[in-house]
Amino acid sequence: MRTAPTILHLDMDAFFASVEQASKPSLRGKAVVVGGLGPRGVVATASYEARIFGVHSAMPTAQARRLAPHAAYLVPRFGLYRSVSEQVMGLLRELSPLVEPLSLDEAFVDLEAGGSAWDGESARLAGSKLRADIRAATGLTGSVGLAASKMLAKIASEQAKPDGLVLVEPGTEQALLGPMPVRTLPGVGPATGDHLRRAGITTVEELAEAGEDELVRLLGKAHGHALSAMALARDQRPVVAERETKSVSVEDTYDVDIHDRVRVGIEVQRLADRCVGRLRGAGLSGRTIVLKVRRYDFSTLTRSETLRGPTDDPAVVREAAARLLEAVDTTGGVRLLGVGVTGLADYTQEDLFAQAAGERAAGDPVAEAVPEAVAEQPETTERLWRAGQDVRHAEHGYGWVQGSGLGRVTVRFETPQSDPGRVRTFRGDDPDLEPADPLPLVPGPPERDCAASDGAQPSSVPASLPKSWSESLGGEATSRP
Ligand code: DCP
Ligand code: MG
Repeated sequence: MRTAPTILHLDMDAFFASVEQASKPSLRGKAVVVGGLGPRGVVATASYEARIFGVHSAMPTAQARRLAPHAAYLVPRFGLYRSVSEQVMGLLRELSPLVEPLSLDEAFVDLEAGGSAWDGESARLAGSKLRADIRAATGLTGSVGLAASKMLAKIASEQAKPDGLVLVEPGTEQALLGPMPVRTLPGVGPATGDHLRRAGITTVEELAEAGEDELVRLLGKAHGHALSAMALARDQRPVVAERETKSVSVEDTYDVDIHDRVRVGIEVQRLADRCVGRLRGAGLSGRTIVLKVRRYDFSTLTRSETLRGPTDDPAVVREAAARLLEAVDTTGGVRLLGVGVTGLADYTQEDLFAQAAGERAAGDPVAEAVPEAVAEQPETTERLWRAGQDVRHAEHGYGWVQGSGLGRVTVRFETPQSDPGRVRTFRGDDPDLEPADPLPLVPGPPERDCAASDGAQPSSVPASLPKSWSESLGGEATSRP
């Protein structure tokens, strides 16, 4: 392992919500929730002001509204998030060729490989400068962790949140990790966490004390070995420059085979939600939903269902996974379950409109995922104005939809550089009002990749998402709902 804290982990603070606050001056310092706003919508993220009320990612939006009724509820604007992400990743690439993006707002950087740091002091300097550069280029804050390994760098950035920098001095890793819960370590999910707790192990220190032999006995060779190394803060994983993500998937192995069919169903729903969380975190959506089941006798099968269009909607993924499960015989028990999404696409506006249309249609899960379904819908007399959406008025200029209903739409006229703006209400079909493109967060010398263009292709696809199932996907049944 290297001896200098030259692995950097960056994670932007409340990313989607911060972009919204930067765009909309009236929301700065306020509770902001970004997510699906329909009856089955889920929170993508919440500003730190909204988190005080207990609102968090993956929570049903309806529940968030009960906790934080006065927060601003906005639909996501993925095109803008993606372009901001590209700006940030661009700054990381100035530090090193070894940049490993984990999602739109998160990446590892090997500073040493880029020659931008070689010891603690130069690493801290590079991290501080990066945070300042990100702020100047995007107006946003990101938190930085610096350590001699990926594991510690990521833990450090979490500790630095929000808007901070934490450097873990080499040699202090074990003392830092010791009191932390085992779940802090990569690869320790709820199943492993439960298993360890039953063996009386709750902290990393206890894990280290248990020793490798005991952990191998408890968790099996591969997992036990890996975990005992992590507990001793030994993490040799290199920063790997971007690879292509072919699928996003999550899986859990159960200590005891699950026999109860209802419980299997519940686990699959839970995995579907987690999978969508990762998908969204990576700024992706996908067309094919995959269910993986390993049975008591280790026979493993995958089943998949391909939708007509990409989705990132938890309800759609949940329902597809449940349908796939119906066709699987689980008598005898299940050892492992997984849910994945492949056929990935970047988020597109069309997906979102499809979702909104689906939510209005309420009840047809497939329609939510299918862009074509929108085109087929009869022209409604009312245009669809969604909270948070960018608009332009012929007379009043740029603004965003604050709310709509009963044939009216309320618009707040402000831009990233203006003071908080005034609100005006129009008829929903006002010919002077039209949807607009997002404005850049920071005006600037017309440089490189400053514009918020939806057409821009991301130069990188997030890497090191869960391992691909592509090898097990060949030749299986594909159904078209
Ligand atoms: N995201 C999502 N659905 C989830 C989790 C995340 O859509 N279940 C999106 C919204 C987040 C972005 O991914 O803004 C980045 O995810 P993070 O986990 O980094 O969360 P935040 O950046 O919002 O907050 P933090 O300051 O805790 O990093
Ligand atoms: Mg973040």
